[in-house]
Amino acid sequence: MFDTLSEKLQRVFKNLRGEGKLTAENMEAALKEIRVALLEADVHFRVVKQFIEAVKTKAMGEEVLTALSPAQQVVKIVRDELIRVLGSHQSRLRFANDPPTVIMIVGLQGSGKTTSTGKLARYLSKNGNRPLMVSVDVYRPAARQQLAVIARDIKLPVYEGAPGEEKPLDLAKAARREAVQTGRDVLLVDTAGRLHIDDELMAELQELKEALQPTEILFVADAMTGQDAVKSADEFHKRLGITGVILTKMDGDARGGAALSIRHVTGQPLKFVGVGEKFDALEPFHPERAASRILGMGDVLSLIEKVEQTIDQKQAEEMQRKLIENEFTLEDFRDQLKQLRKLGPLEGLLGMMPQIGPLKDLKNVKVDEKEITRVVAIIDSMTRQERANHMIINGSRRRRIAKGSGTSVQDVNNLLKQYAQARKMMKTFSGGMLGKKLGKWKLPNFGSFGAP
Ligand SMILES: Nc1nc2c(ncn2[C@@H]2O[C@H](COP(=O)(O)OP(=O)(O)O)[C@@H](O)[C@H]2O)c(=O)[nH]1
Ligand SMILES: [Mg+2]
Repeated sequence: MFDTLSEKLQRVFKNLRGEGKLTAENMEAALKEIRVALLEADVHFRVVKQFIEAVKTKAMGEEVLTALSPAQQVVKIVRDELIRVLGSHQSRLRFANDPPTVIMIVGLQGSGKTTSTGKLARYLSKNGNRPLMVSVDVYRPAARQQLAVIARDIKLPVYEGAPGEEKPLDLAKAARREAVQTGRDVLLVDTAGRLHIDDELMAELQELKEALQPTEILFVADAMTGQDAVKSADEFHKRLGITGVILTKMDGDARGGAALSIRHVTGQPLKFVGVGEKFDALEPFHPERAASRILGMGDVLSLIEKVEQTIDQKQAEEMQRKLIENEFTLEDFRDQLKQLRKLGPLEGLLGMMPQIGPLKDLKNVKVDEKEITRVVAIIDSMTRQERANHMIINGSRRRRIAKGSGTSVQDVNNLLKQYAQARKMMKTFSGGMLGKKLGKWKLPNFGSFGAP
């Protein structure tokens, strides 16, 4: 996995280390090599272009960490950019509020759908779910047989159909009824594939989608087919709408081009990777771990992490002080929100919070990331004085801010109200028992954002 790319990038960094000092020239040379390395790894050309531009801008920018050598800084920049391209944070499976959760597994023939259905069932079962599988590939009798054999191997149930259930839709509906009756909370639907995308298959998948209302439609792609995998993922997404990708046969793919392109091209996250033929060879995809794997250099990466932690720690302490002294401004509020977003999906974080005291109410809150983007935009539209002192934001200022941020006065009012609440609540936290924990996570009260 990623071996070639890893090797090439490490060579680039080694050369840079020898330079002692970063100049426009040696940086230019390094960027050229990184570009070639990415292209040779079969990364989509648009991704490569953006990647190089981002690294260049950041390397020339002012954000310099004095604790790192210039070469180490370039490693950090490349690492950050790799993580971004790979999807920033782990993208977990979503579950329906009303079980059974239906997960449709789609893709071209031979990509690994049936195998991945079994692997996913096993993964879910290990994580406390009760999956049921069904194959609706009615065109090849062997296909349904294959899933039945897998189910027996992993000792999990499969719905094999009853007489008269010959159409994919009939089978799928019957399987869902069976899931409800037998208390299965996830239904995995293994669908038929074709060698190429054709209208008939798409119509069938569309029909299944409408009838089943799946929570996830996972596109299974063979990593070894590189950009072809990306292209078909994109087409499936345009025609059907997928919610994520399982990239199989990563164990046989040394380049990694598909993994590095799929997110950018389709806009959909890579959720799992298949790393072998056995049923335990399925891993949730972690962008950060993948980036570390690509870069190797464990020592440099842990140094970078340490430096970042020190900075975060300092910021957290500064926040605490501001809170206690009631200096927590809208600007701080915005920075906290940005920090939060860096940590990953907010709902996941909420799940990790202790469900006690004032936090109890946060349990059922849905955090809408878009809402946070909007809040940040509103604060960005304020003047410095306004951010420093929210009391001066009167009616006409509110109108101006709403216009500047493309929101409504109502939105601005809401934000100011939430900010006032956050201030109050954070003050309570920072003094109390939870202060330590929250300090570590740098968590403001974001509970009221995007509440349903
Ligand atoms: N090495 C490797 N082989 C895989 C992986 N996933 C699937 N395969 C193999 O790919 C072939 C096709 O898989 P299958 O599930 O039948 O594909 P389908 O036609 O999409 O249902 C089988 O031989 C699988 O064992 C993987 O992650 N690694
Ligand atoms: Mg199959």
